[in-house]
Amino acid sequence: MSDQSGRPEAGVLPVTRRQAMGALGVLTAGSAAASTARGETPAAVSGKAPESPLYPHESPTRATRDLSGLWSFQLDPTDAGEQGRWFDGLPSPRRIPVPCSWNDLFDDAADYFDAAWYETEFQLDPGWAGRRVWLRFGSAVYHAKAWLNGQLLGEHMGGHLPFAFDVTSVARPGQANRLVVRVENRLELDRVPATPDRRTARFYQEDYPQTAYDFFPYAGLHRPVLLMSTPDVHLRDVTVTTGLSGATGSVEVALAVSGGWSGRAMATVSGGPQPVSVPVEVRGGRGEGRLSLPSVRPWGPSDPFLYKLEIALGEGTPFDVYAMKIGVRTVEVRGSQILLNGQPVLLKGFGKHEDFPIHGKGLDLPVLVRDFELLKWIGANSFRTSHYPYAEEAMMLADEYGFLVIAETPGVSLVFMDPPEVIEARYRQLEADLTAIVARDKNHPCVILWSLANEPIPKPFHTTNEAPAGAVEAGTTFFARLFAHARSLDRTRPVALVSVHNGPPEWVGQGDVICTNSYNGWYAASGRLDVAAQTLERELEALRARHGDKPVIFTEFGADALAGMHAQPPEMWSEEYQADLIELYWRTLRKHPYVVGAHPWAFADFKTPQSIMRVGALNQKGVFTRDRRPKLAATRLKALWGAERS
Ligand code: BDP
Repeated sequence: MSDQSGRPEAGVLPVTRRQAMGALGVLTAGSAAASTARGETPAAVSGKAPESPLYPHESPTRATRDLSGLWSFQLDPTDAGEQGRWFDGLPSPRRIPVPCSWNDLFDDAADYFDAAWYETEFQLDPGWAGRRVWLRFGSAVYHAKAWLNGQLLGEHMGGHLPFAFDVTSVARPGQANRLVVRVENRLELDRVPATPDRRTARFYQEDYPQTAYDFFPYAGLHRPVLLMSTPDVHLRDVTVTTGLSGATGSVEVALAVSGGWSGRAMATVSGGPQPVSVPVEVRGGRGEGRLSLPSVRPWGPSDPFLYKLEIALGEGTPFDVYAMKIGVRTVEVRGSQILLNGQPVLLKGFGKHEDFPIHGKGLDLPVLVRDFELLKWIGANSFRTSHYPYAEEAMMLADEYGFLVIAETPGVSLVFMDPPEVIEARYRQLEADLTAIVARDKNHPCVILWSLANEPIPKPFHTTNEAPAGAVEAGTTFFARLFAHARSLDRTRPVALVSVHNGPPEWVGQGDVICTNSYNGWYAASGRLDVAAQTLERELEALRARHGDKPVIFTEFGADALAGMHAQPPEMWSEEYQADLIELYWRTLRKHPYVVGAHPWAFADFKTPQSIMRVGALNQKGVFTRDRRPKLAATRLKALWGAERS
């Protein structure tokens, strides 16, 4: 089965369609594709790999308008919208907030993942005449197709990542501009993440909706849609690499300017005792510069100091200015340690989710701030963006709070028992996602480790099937390609993948850091903390034997606890059992100096598909409830983490 709608052979068709498209995860050309005045075809509508969509910070030369608000919305269960020209206006809409998931809002959309249409109108700011105008989506889950004034702008495949269209030639000044977007989140075999294949595998547990992963597949326009204007020639991208040498910091900037522009730029870092500037010669749209910061204030959890980096293009009065916050820090793996600014770090924190009632996975700034306050309260210094890239606002805020972030791709629960063409389609989607993640998040000091996948396994959980011969080898090749790609994109950070109970060692062993999820005392040795303790010790020995002296992070361990359920002696599902299990793991792991981090699963309870495993369609392994009230484990962890020196 490839989706919830019962459309015939739906799992097979997209592979063919996407093979025809040539590349996955890229924006495809629409009728609005237009060349700039300088003959450059904007990447957003050209079918090229997406440009790094620089976060649209405003500046004297750049303006942004947030189109968040109440839009029109209509479900399209028979997929009649395109034929019926809904891009000219929705025939029978209701209202929906953007950003938000649609599932918790409307009863008839709770388990709906097929096409749905959004519509809004905007006016162009008269001051934007003669400037380049962009429409930027923070994310759409999973596939989006957009029209402006009836003209197709393009498509984007893959959730949780931004994409932008150059709409300069389509947006009309002095009149209403109609933006229409079709979004669908069909649960299909060849997507990332995928649904399990019910045609070939025998499952002993039904979930509804059927996903391969343990969180609810919320759908919709999850992050803000912004209109923004830039100068015609503008800064397209900046890559920042920082270094430390004694008390001096270094900031290297690599610039990419549109239109193959050549000329002089100026890079300025301020926030220290004196602003420091360096001219950058840009040739054919590329230029590099290096700044030295005496008496540098390195970024880290105890002092998350951020400088301001400003790039100005042109001499005299600059024609484009872009500014962002940066932190000066180094990260490296040395022996069994992860070093931040040359010092070993110990990661205390959680795997999280973007999840909250009603909003679903829609950006929720109050929840974001509350979560980070609670992370501080409990003594955490770290989190993982399990199991997909989080909103850019979360990454910027993590820089400010000083959290050490493991940034993860949407590659959750990949399996290797499907046909090679399906695995290849997933690979191409994941590689495109990874490219976009690194482009988006490369300049965040908070990101200290890329996680390429969570719990890839040869065959899905809950099957009675054997893994096919060659499944492990297929995964080994898959991850060798993905690791090589990650390292070609970013040489400054370690890369890992998150295995379960040490997964196939050929896969996880390709990482610079060994990340493992471990459920002794819950899925294994249920109810037996004494047995769990022994198994954990054996697991640690096996990790050490297999992976030499690489640092190890326990990225998940934990137990479900129903808030308010108590038991003496502790039993599964009680708050006491959860607290004891987490304490047992923490104390055991701390005896092994090569374990450099432990993230109990999970920060807060979160919504899942309905199943016999999930009371109330919630995963209740949260140390906080879904509405962020602490369980017993929270105060236990606060005491344990408070007793640590870093
Ligand atoms: C792990 C997964 C995570 C699940 C967790 C659980 O990585 O997404 O939510 O198990 O079952 O295997 O609670």
